[in-house]
Amino acid sequence: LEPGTPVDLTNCHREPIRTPGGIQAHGALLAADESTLEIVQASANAATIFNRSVLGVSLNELLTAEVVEQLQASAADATPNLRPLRTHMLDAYAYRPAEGVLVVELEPVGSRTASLTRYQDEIARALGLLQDAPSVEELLWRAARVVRELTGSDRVWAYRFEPDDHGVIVAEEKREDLDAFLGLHYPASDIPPQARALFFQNRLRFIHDVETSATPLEPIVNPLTGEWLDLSRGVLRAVSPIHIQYLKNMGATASMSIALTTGDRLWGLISGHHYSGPLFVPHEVRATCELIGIVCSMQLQALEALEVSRRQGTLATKRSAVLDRVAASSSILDGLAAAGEDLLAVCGADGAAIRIDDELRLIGETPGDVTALLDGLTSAEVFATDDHAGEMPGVLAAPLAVARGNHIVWFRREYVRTIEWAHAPKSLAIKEVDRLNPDGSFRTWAESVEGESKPWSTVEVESVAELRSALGTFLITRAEQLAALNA
Ligand code: BLA
Repeated sequence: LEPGTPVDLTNCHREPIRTPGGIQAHGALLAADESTLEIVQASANAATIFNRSVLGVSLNELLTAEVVEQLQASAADATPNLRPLRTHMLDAYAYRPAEGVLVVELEPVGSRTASLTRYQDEIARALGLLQDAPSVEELLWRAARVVRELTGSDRVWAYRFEPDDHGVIVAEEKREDLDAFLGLHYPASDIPPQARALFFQNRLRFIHDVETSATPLEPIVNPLTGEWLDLSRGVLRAVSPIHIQYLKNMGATASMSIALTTGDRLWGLISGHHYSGPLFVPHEVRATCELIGIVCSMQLQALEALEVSRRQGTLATKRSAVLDRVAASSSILDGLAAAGEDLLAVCGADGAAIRIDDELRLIGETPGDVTALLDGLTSAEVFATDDHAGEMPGVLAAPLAVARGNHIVWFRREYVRTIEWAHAPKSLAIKEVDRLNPDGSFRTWAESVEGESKPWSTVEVESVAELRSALGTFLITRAEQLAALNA
């Protein structure tokens, strides 16, 4: 969409939120020609803040040459929230949204005149807490607690994105009188793709006050580029009107979100609301929160890797037990069948079927017509599905010799559950306009999910592939041993 196009529910996923043409009104923006330092564009409130007109004036005149030089030096840094320059009781941030354009954003210094030592103490304490969190869940609870203490927000929670991009609230610290969000699910469209992408460029999104309208840039088109300014690297970027309405409908008056990333994936957010008016989170606190987000992301990655390797270890032990059984048996079929629970535990299944040369053995819970199901397997690849309504209900199949109809197949029972949506999601074709109307509804909505089994994890699928190849090796070795005996 072109900048300035009105947005509604039909086009908001294409809203150009990097170029909103204005900023949040608690700060001011100056855009200068970097070669002359002449201010060519400014937020409408800048003249009031500096008590003079600013267009056509040199940045040096407003901020002193020394400050401007330092700002220019910092303009290429990656994380604007982490390094403002304090001047004239303002925090100043600089970046270059386009070649030859220097943008300076100015923001009031917070009323908390804490000493540097105090912030260092706060950071040290927060990082210490996160560093020794024993699990992902505990890590997120601690992060939510620390961010709430630092910001004074009424509610802070951790939000995890599921594979289909919808989110679920997995930890929450809040004012006691508020209703809980914990456990609620939110549709993917609440945070459209372009808003997610921004979190990789700018890890923290701070919305000071949903009631104060944005201050427009004047002129709205940058005279140097002929385009609307890209404010994505700044800290003041005006908020999408759709999102402002969303926050108002939730009763929120201010909001802040911090990215949780693992590699190139947005894992989730640490997010907070205030409900009792504007909440100014000063630079030092935002910087600390951004660091918390970075450390949390690193810890997430480490803990997830640890969880995967623990699971791999458990499954490997079960595979060994199965292989020992097979080695002690006269045939693979008997060995696998005798392994019983251990065979199921190789991938966390509820049941299994083994068919070798038309002989069939069943373990645990298996579906009705296993023979027909096995006949339907025609690929030599390992195959997994969590669909429980179709012809392959909750199946994980490791074909041994497809042409002869030899397979090991594991089954998972149907996993019926209720998802508590915070509001009726778009994907369910419920009249979803409701929630963005001024009287929008956030009534929870329970969806009963049927026809699925719990999905097979990558580690579990790899485990059966591993078992299959170990069986292959075993067969060859045994054939060689037999041949040697017969020779
Ligand atoms: C941004 N949407 C966001 C953000 C969050 C959410 C956390 C980041 C900005 C912030 O911290 O406020 C979603 N907020 C939530 C959720 C909860 C919450 C799930 O409090 C749950 C407790 N929003 C819509 C629809 C559109 C939309 C239908 O519901 C349009 C497609 C847009 N959301 C939207 C946009 C942004 C956004 C454009 C970016 C706002 C900006 O950065 O200017």
